[in-house]
Amino acid sequence: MVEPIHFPDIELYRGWGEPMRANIEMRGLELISGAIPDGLEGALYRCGADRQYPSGRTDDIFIDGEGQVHMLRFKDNQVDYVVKWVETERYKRQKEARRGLFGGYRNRYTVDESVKDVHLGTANTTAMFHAGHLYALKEDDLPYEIDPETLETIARVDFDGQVTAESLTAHPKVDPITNELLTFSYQAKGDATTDFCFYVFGPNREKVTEIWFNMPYAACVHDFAITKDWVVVPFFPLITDLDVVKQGGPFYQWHPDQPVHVALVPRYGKAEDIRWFKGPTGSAGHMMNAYQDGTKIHLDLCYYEGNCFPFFTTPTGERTKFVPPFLTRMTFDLASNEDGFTTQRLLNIPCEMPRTDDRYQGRPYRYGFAIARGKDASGIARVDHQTGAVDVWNPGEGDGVQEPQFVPRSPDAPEGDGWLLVLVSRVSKNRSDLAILDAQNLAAGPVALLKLPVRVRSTFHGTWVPEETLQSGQYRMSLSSAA
Ligand code: V55
Ligand code: FE
Repeated sequence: MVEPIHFPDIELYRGWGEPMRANIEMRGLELISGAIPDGLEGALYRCGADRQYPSGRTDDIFIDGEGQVHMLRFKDNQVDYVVKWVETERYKRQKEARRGLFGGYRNRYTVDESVKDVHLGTANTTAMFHAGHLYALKEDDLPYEIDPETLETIARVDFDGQVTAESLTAHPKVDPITNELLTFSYQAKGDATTDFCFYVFGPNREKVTEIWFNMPYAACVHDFAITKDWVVVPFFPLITDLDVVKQGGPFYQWHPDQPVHVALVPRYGKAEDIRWFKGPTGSAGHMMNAYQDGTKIHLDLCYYEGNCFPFFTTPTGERTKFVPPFLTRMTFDLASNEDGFTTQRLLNIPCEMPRTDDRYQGRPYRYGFAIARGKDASGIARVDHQTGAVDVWNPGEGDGVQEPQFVPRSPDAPEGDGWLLVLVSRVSKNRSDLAILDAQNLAAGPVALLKLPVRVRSTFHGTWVPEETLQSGQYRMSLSSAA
């Protein structure tokens, strides 16, 4: 006998958030308007969290839950939509038990006795394609490899033993020009450890760089940024206290008394050559980009002047007040003997889920894309760092958008010349759309709109893999000669 299934009546699971719990396979989405651009062939892979079974708790948070891989496969003027659960160790154990077994977010002291040695990774955060392999990622575990056509789960992988860290980030940077993978692990030797490891893998997944160092505290390091010679790793004071976790408490607590630390790690160098910077408290989930400018390094990020995750309280249990994220530039001067940095707000509209034309990750760049959440500007936005202009597409009253994906018009198109693929939440219709926008003219509205006759409940991040890359395993993109 197993218990009947009841999800708790909490905000997270009401309305749009109601768990979907399904694999889906839809061949040929209905075209609502416009036309799919010629030559737009490849796959958009995204990951999201759903709930396989109730956890038995009422404090579930949106970043938790079993991972699903979503694929929007563009081929021969049609788009297919396929969703599959990632068959993680945890997913398989719950499927067998026919109930939730894994307790609270990342807390191994709250799991069922029968699974206390099972890896906790949910593979719910992003999809990555590198060296011919597709993966679903969660930052507290190793990658799960996924079949790029069927979305079947192949295995939890450590790159043939090359990764000794216990986890890899869900915000790796795959350089579509060099085919390098830059990635890292934080709390790399287990919960609450301060070990950090930065890795570079070459175009055939061979390890090129491995740099270990210690973080100033057991931080949540959700994202980082890269430049030509450095990687920028910010540490914000969302900190893991192992004693609290052992008592069944939250995995992170917000420490407003602690500064932000930033490590500039030499991309091909050694831990001894890391440069450290410090500033007033604040936090961010996501970086837009970074680049070198003489002796300076600029980091553009969606910055909160406080706690970006209000569901994580202070050590004394206080909830912090909501602060909106603003696109902010932090500048670090390598020539300076001081360890401070400057900050400058780039845009006065709250925004999150920042992206770029990924050929320009780590390089001087002009265009950024994000979800805008301003009173007068909400929807998908493009910011032009050269002119300061903002171009916005609003999907309609009450509707929402998920993180945009830029696709260059051709492998050597000028920066930002191409399309944005956007999942649109048609909240009142209880279904989604896929919008294809001209990335140079968002306000004009979609060049094509395809109907998803189901809710795409929530996806966090994803990646575009061109048809040729699906076939060859390598990206063959270049910077525009016009740039
Ligand atoms: C984040 C997301 C996560 C997570 C920790 O956006 C931090 C930040 C989607 O999962 O586990
Ligand atoms: Fe993220």
